[in-house]
Amino acid sequence: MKEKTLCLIKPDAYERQLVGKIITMIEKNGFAIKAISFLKLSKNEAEQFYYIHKNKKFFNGLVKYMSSGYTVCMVLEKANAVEELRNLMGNTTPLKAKKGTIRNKFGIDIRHNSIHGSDSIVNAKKEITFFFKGVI
Ligand code: IDP
Ligand code: MG
Repeated sequence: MKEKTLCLIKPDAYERQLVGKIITMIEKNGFAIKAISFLKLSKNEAEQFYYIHKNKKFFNGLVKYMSSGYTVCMVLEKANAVEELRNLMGNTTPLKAKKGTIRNKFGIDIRHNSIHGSDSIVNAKKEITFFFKGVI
């Protein structure tokens, strides 16, 4: 059954002009782009989006980075989209990510890892609603 997930191309990838290459990989892997937008998150929006990590020691650095530049937000659709996108992204740490994954190819380090994908169907719904109205 088709499923939707939320994907962000993060500021480190935007900055290095990797948006086209990453979207090409996403489309070649069979995801359909159902919605897309381009924005610069405010500090407040980045804090809300990553609220689950508010007690982690990397939280402040993460918020600063995510609000430092442009982000491309997409709703992607495919069978088993949540898990499939996580597989295509690879491990949070680019050096640990499997060869051929987006983070392995383009990620710089554990923070600047180029892409976000929802980690569950429940969170995908919440995250899609955070960025887009009327898509689900
Ligand atoms: P995920 O993006 O693979 O789901 P999470 O653990 O949910 O990873 O962390 C969210 C984001 O926070 C990561 O993608 C990365 O940008 C950043 N992050 C995670 N762990 C660290 C860390 O130890 N240091 C700095 N940034 C981190
Ligand atoms: Mg996560």
